[in-house]
Amino acid sequence: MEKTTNNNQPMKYILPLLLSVFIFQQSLAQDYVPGLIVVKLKDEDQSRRKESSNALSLELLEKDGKVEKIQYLGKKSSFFKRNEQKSRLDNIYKLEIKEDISELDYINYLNSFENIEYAEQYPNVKPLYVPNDPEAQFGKKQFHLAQINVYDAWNVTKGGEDIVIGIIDTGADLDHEDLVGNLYLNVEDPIDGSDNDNDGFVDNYYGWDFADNDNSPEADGSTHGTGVTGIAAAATDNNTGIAGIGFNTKFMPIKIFQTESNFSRNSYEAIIYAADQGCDVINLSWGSSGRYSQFAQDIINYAALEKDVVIVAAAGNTDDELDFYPASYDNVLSIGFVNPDDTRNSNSTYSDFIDLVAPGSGIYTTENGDAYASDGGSSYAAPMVAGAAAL
Ligand SMILES: [Ca+2]
Ligand SMILES: [Ca+2]
Ligand SMILES: [Ca+2]
Ligand SMILES: [Ca+2]
Repeated sequence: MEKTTNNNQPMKYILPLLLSVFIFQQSLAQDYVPGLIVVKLKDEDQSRRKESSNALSLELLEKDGKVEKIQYLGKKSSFFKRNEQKSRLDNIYKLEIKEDISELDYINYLNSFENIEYAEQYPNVKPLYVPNDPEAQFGKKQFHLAQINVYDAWNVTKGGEDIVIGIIDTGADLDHEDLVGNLYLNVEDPIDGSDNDNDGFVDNYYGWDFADNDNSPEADGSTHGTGVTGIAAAATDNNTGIAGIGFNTKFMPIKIFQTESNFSRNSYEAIIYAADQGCDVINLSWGSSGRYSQFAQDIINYAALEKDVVIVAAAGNTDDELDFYPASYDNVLSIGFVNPDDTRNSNSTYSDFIDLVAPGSGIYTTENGDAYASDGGSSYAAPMVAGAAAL
């Protein structure tokens, strides 16, 4: 390969060329390590090779001026070995080629020799994506992230800010340092006393409180909803606290439990609301056993079949085989919970309706009052699936 330069070439031609080369190399760099080539020579008699006019040899590689460094990958180069057991690694070399040499051109050149088994670029591997949240690092408190292999998933996708998980629960700590960044805001209805978006809910900017019938789904009693929210949708890669499985996914807090009594109110209308507001996924970390309701099933069907919402629900926290609702309704993903070693937790309800299991023991997440804490149960397994569904 002769290098030619033309110093008289005008810049306007060079610049686009440089840009296209740069872009090409960028895309190459994603799949291959630049400057590295691996070569395997055919396993053949060394003496016969030397006689062949079209055989590649180490001497040839050293002499051609294009290779910076040659590294043998086997235990002992077949150029020197005699009477030793053959290995798959025999005859494999790693070549570090000089900076101004094109990998593809040099590979074509190498492939022109008779004794080449293959010559190819060195495959690049991408690291698992580990966000910078302190407790999401390996060995830190969010062990469940590794247990469900979500670092692998984040290599592929980190979710979209246009994807929303409706968290129908006890509300959320809306200004929690590690939640506020992923809080979905209904910008169509700012807080000004009127129902600007005409959806029947005045100033539903942050979500809705179906228990107290007001526009603030702020957690004012239990911290349950704040914990559930953090698992699925905590602000991620923000150098703070924990990572939410949904990464960039937004959450819409919808409160159905009253502050004092903790009785739920309008829980199924809340599902209609979440579906109508455009939630892609709905998380239901609550329920009760053995009370099938056709009304509830109809609402589930509306959200799942008419509004295309993925509905995820906790399977229950008792060591029983029973139907727990809403988890056991049709068109709901029912989530049981497992220990850190993937065995069923003895408090995880089971039935034929269980669809998936997720970690639910000692799960570290957000807590009311800008805090964090560990807790467990199927309530904490369900939002893992909801977060994963959002990705
Ligand atoms: Ca409204
Ligand atoms: Ca308004
Ligand atoms: Ca409220
Ligand atoms: Ca975080």
